[in-house]
Amino acid sequence: MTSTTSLEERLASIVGAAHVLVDRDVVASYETDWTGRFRGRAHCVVRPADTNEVADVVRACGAAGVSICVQGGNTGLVGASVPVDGAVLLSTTRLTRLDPVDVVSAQVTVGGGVTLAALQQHVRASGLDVGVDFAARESCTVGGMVATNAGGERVLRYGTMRAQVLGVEAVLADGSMVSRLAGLPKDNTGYDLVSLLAGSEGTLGIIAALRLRLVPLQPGRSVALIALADTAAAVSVVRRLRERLPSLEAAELFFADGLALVREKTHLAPPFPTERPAYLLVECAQATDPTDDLLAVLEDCPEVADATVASDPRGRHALWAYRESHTESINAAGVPVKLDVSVPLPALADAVAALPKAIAAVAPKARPILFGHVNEGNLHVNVLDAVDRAEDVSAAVLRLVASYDGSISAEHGVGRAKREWLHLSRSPAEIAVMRTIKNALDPAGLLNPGVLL
Ligand code: FAD
Ligand code: 2HG
Ligand code: ZN
Repeated sequence: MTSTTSLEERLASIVGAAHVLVDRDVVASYETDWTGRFRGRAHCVVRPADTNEVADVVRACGAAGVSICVQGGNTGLVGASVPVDGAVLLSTTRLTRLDPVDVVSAQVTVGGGVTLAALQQHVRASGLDVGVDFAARESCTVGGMVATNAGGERVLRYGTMRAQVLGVEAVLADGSMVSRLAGLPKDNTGYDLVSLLAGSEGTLGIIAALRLRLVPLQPGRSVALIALADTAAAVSVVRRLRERLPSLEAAELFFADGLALVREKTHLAPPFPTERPAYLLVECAQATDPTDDLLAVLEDCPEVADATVASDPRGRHALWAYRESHTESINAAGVPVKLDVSVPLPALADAVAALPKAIAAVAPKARPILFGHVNEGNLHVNVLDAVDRAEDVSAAVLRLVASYDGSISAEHGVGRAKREWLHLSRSPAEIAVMRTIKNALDPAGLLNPGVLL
């Protein structure tokens, strides 16, 4: 018996043979990332059902000296959820614990493999909601969302995923388990491992379960799609909405070229009779219908060239489709170079104007499509027809962003895609601390080798 065979047998004895996948066709479906840009080859796929099984799998892989790639919904966009050649792919999709909602504390404990959509359905039945939301909700898992510190469409009101997590049950690289699921909002007992795991991209531990803070379910919702002349107008409208409407929950920006691509893919009707350069989608949410308040503020905004508002679920969904269909429509047009960046808000308009020029200088045929989350100065720079110039395009975009004191990774993480650019957003001292932490928690480099560092 080879050592390879014995690892598979050991894994099968932990999770059951049905949950160790070795068929090449089946394994292949786990080996490519959502964008199609990143690929790897897994030794096999293993699907543990609870924290103890995760710990046993980690110990078995550690003993065999085989690294582990952690994968949730595989919707990550920086190549971190696909295996380096020969790693065991640990899929969290069976970690689907869903405890009853703790309505008194407005909290819930769930498995790391629960999808965002399943979590939303579960907690909404109790009149509560999840503070983070975005288009990948049907597939992305809460474990993956914590591991990437996902942001999304409600950050201006509720913060990123790190702000929602009150505790985790995680397995570290040596197979030890840390469990802190009491959900104490106040607990300053030393270093905060929960915050450390948030955004660690599967490099420090595997999140098997987590305790989440919930937010009130807001039944009164109003969405406005607003046509504008440019990014500066969007920033100015968002500032006024933020000042006057505590119910403001989302402020999303896209442009005429992105809308055209979305319409090509989805066949949606044009939102307005006249095409405009920029579009801002905002959502307000509260106990009662916020439409009148939203309209009152928009009437005071001279930047608004056109606007349409919906408060019924169907109408709101139809307006969101123009924004949320961007990622899929871009992928349908080709494999993009994806760069998820942020700049200080006062520099956003400048960056939107400068980025296409910087890209054209290194890849004249490239088609940049920009969109993002206005209030955080977060731009999704998707560059089509440029995969063969990915390094040059990345360098041009990320250096420009760094010149604004921006971040090379606003919400998707560093993954494999941006590893070599870490120094543009973090100092040598900060990178050294990251390496020290990684070496302390995972000296053999078992978890997600090649990701982040
Ligand atoms: P995966 O892709 O499987 O993994 C992502 C990373 O987390 C990898 O490093 C992986 O190893 C690690 N990981 C996964 N599960 C665990 C675990 N249980 N324990 C430890 N590590 C783990 N992101 C945003 O921030 N905002 C958005 O608005 C947004 N919109 C998106 C829209 C679309 C259409 C798509 C496809 C993606 C979007 N994303 C967005 C990307 C985002 O990173 C992911 O959707 C989500 O956070 C990842 O969850 P996942 O379960 O798919 O993780
Ligand atoms: C979004 O905001 C996601 O829709 C995906 O973060 C961004 O596709 C992208 O670049
Ligand atoms: Zn985003």
